[in-house]
Amino acid sequence: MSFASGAIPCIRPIIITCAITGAETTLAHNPNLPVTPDQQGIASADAVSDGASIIHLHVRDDAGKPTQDIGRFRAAIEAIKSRCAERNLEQPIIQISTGGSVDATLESRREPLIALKGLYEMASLNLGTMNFFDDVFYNPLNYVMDLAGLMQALGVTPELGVYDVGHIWIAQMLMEKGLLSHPMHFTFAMGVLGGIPYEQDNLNFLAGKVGPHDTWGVAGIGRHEFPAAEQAIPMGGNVRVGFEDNVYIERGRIAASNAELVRKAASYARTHGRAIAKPSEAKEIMGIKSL
Ligand code: KMH
Ligand code: ZN
Repeated sequence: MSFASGAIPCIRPIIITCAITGAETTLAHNPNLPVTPDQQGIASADAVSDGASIIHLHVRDDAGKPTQDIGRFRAAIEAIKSRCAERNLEQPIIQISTGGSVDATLESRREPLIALKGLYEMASLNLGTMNFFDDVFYNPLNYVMDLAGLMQALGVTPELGVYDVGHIWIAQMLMEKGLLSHPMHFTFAMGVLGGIPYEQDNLNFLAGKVGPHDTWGVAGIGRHEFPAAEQAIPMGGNVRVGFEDNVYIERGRIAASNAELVRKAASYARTHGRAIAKPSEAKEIMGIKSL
């Protein structure tokens, strides 16, 4: 295995990603879910103001259903940029989802990447097929390699979605084929039924596979969001929160906004002495060029 073993605890600022909408979360889960481009713009600016430096972006159609529609992505990105600009906030790193919903085709994952080049910095790259609750999240190797190659050609930084242990070895294979380069950025999504559950040992194991030139963060699903964040923060990891993964601010209490989840993660980080990375600092840490 070419990864250096052992996560190195460090004091670098924490990068907080906010996954504001997702594909599976509905207004019935949380009526505060942002679904229109303008709602997504406001939700993102609020999240950035409270400490998020990356916005992980899915979009919805007029009926509120997940879509990979280019126009919808463009409108959401424009709304995020203008809502941040009017509040004099640093522009967040925009991370387009190529996972989409479980039935997204390869073509629908590729199209926004190409059409929106120059408007976003990152895109998710999901590393393996798996059961995803009652569905199957289809990411065969030919899709993964195709999307990795496309991102490389476009100069887009991949966010490596690890939902299960074997996915880390797919990243290694992509590296060996020249489709990825350091620094790699892993997100451990823990708690999907069909993937690795969130347990402290499991996060220790995954983090231990990440080399010193790469970064990792955790996205605990559902009730695991904050326990996973609390573990990752003193380990030097980054954190993802947001309605895509979890709609509760605490047991039994629906969050008022994505920003409320960001504030809670940021407050844990400060308690552990970690500064909150601004988007420009997150770019520097992750080796991402400004648009
Ligand atoms: N909607 C999930 C099936 C991604 O954004 O790339 C997968 C997902 C991953 O949300
Ligand atoms: Zn997503």
